[in-house]
Amino acid sequence: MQFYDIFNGDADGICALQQLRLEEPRATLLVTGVKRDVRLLDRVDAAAGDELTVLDISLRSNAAGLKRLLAAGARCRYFDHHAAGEVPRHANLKAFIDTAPDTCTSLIVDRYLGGRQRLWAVVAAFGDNLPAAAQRAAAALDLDDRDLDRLRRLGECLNYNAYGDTVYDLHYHPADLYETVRPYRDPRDFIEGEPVLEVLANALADDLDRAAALVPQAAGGATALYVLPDTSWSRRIHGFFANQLARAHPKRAHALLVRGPGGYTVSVRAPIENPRGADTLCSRFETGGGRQAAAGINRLPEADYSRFVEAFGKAFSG
Ligand SMILES: [Mn+2]
Repeated sequence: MQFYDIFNGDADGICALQQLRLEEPRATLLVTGVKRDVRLLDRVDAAAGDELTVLDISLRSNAAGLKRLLAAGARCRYFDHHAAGEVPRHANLKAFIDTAPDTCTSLIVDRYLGGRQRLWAVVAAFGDNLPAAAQRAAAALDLDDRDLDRLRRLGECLNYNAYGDTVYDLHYHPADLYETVRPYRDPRDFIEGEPVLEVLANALADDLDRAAALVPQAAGGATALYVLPDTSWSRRIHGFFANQLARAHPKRAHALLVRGPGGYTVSVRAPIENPRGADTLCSRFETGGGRQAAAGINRLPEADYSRFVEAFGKAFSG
């Protein structure tokens, strides 16, 4: 019998797994990748009796893989907060899915574990750009402002590390990052004991300096759209930059388009003050999907640029 831990390579995925494995230590095969690499079940070839734990990847994107693995006799625990589509009913599937805009997978796992590893859930909620939810979760933990600020910083930096087209764009492979985090019960000890946060914080600041020099290409009162060049730093920073813009302009919706061969990769953030509509907009494009507050299009062909600009403007015209 084999155990698989299949997790999104971002802060939420890593921290969700960290919480579970602190409570249920187990030797497992790790399956992960960049944040956008969500069809992770396609890479798993499990057999009857194997146990899968799946974290922070959309069930809709993995429906075929899940069906195949359940049919093969694998057992599966599935925690997620992305739009799921229809959740299959199967004796071997336990799904914990909550698509509320103010939750994340690590907060779902926190509920599952009765809050026993909550510090990591707080890190993840900050990483998923849910500061209010992070502070609510932290309320019972008696943290001072400095600690809360460090957890926020860690969440943001772990999240930043997951952005890229392939793991070669990243500073750390998410599986290596999880292995580095794994021995630490308390994220504050991880921050003290490893150079990871400092390395990522410096890299993030460099990337952000480059992004801050960009001028939006199409900016109305309710929306702003940025186009980033075809480079590794663009692919790493666009998510963090989008979150930063969203916080600075809470009434405005943002679209960040990173140029690639023949088109763009798109991130959309709904206005923080009305965090809805991002998934509906992106789902209208062939490779789009995500959550109500934050969604994306994996590949927007150059020919669809105008259609996207128009749909984006309409979706958030207020
Ligand atoms: Mn998440």
